[in-house]
Formats: sequence, structure tokens, C-alpha cells
Amino acid sequence: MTEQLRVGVIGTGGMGGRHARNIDAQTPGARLTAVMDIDADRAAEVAEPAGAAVFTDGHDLIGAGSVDAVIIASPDATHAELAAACLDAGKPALVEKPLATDLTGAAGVVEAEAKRGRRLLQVGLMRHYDPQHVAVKEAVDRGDIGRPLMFRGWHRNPPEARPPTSEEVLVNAAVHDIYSARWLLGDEVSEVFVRGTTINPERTDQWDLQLMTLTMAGGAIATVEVNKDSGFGYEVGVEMSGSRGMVSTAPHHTPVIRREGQMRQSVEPDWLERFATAYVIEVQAWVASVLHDRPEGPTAWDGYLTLAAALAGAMSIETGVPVPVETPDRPPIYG
Ligand code: ISE
Repeated sequence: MTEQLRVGVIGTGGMGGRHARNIDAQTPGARLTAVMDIDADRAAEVAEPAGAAVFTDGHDLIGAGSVDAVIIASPDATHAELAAACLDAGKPALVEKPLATDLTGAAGVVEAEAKRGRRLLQVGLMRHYDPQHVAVKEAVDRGDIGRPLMFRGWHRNPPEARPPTSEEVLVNAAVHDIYSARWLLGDEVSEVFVRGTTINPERTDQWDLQLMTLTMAGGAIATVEVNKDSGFGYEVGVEMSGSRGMVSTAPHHTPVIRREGQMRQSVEPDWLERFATAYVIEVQAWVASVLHDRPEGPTAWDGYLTLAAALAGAMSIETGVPVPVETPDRPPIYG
């Protein structure tokens, strides 16, 4: 591997654009050499400051000689196919979540990586790099709350131009919370039950608010509240109860302004602002792990299991009952 990792970014929407800029400006061991988007103008805008090449086909970027490693941040439904192409080309990739939008696609990627016998993929379940989540994980691991028994997560999204369906919200957004519950409780999901409610009573095909209950294999419980459109901005946090105490993410820390009979505190508008630091730490850790050939962070296996639980949630909405989640035998490359 070269001393400077030459990175190509596929997809230059909000997330891909942010990753590209973080690689270019905040990651000393890496250089942005290629950018792909079907919108060539948007790709050119992101590529220009770094002098990176512009592609309009993801597979061409993956095959390019000027690219050592790839970040996949294209639309969700393209992730699995592009991740498989990176495995075929033997190029490490940071794949945005979800790993796939259907379980067969996710299983195919896991199987292909396991067959290679070596991890090449990291999945963008980036709560793993958020300092506030990491502080909670450290407290749990130190035994500060005793035995962890219950996880509570809240995930309130800003309004979106195209309202996603209930299933899309679970697959695109709740996979983060499912990851957090598994990571912080140190256990796998065995059953999912989802109830929802809607702002517009005439529209019953999409839940605006979903409450997911996860039963973990060892008996712990997790609840996750996912709000499709909070009406006020973006907010994500977690709280854990244990046999000896509780720990939660620290509250938002912007100043509290008192004026004209009111106390006010601003709310972050979206995930790009709330998790700005986490995204930088994530790409820096990924680049270092590739340069030192020491894979770390969320795996394709995590991508598969979080998707399995999210899709069980979608099935639970449809059937109105709890849906079991199977955890297959963990391939040895995932430790
Ligand atoms: C988005 O794609 C993200 O990854 C954010 O972290 C998440 O909060 C949001 O709901 C997703 O749409």
C-alpha cells in the first residue's frame, strides 16, 4: 500500500460530499484522487479543490489505477453491488449504511468477504466514532452502571423533501440505533416489535413516529424512538440503565440564551452538523486502518445484522406482532 492512501468517493450528495472534503482537508494520510456522481457538475465541484478526477460510473472509479480505496456514499440501493465490486477488485471500502436494502444483498456481501478470508469493508455505522456515544460505551465497559439491562435511543429527523416510507426509515435510519443497542449492550437482537403513529390520520401507510422494542438474546431490552419528521430539527441520544446505575449521552451544549421572557437553546439542523466530529474521526480511523492493514470499526457483519433487525421491524409493522430475528453463525473473519 502507498504511504498516502489514494481515495475515490462514489456519490457526492450531502454525505459523500462531506466524506470527500474530510479526506481532502482533514486526513493527513489520504488524498482524494477520484470522485463519481451521475451528476457530473456536482462531482466536478467536489473534485476541483483536490484536483481529483471525475467519473460518472462507480465501477470505472473502483477499477481506476489512481484509486487505492473507495468510499461508497451513493443511494442506498446501490451499496451492496458496489461493495461487492470493491471486494472483487481487492480494494478496501468504507460503505455507507445500510450495507444493502434487502437481506439477500447483505448476505451476498458478507459471504463474498468471508470467502476472501480478510476484512476489506467497514460500514458507516458512525455512532461508533461519536465522542458522546464513545463516552457512554467507556462508562458501560468500566462497569460504572453494573450489568447493562436496558437501552433507550431517540432519533429525531428533520423534514425531508421526499417522505420516506416506514420501511425506508427503519432501513436507512434505525439501523444506526440498532447498531448502538447491540454495541452498547454487547448482545444480539432476538426479536423486534414496532408500533407507529402518524401525524396525518388519513395516511396510514407511513408512520411518522415509530417505537421499536428490541429483545436481546441475553434478556436485555432496547427501545428506539424514530421520528421521521420532528418538526424542530435533529436530535439523537442514548440512555442505558444497568444493575447499579444509568448513563446517557450528554445534553446538547449550545449556549442557553435568556431574552424577552424566554430561555432559548438552538437545535442542530441535521446529522451533518450533529455528527461533524464523528465523520472526521471515522474517515481518519478508516484511512489509518487501511494503511496499517488493521481493519477496525463496524463490519459488513454489523451491516447484515442491523439490516436483518430493521427488516424484521418492517415485517412487524405489517403483521402487528413481534418478529424473531435469527443470528446466523458468525464467519470467523468477524472475530
Ligand atoms: C442519514 O442517512 C444518516 O445516516 C443519519 O445519521 C440519520 O440520522 C438519518 O436518519 C439518515 O437519513
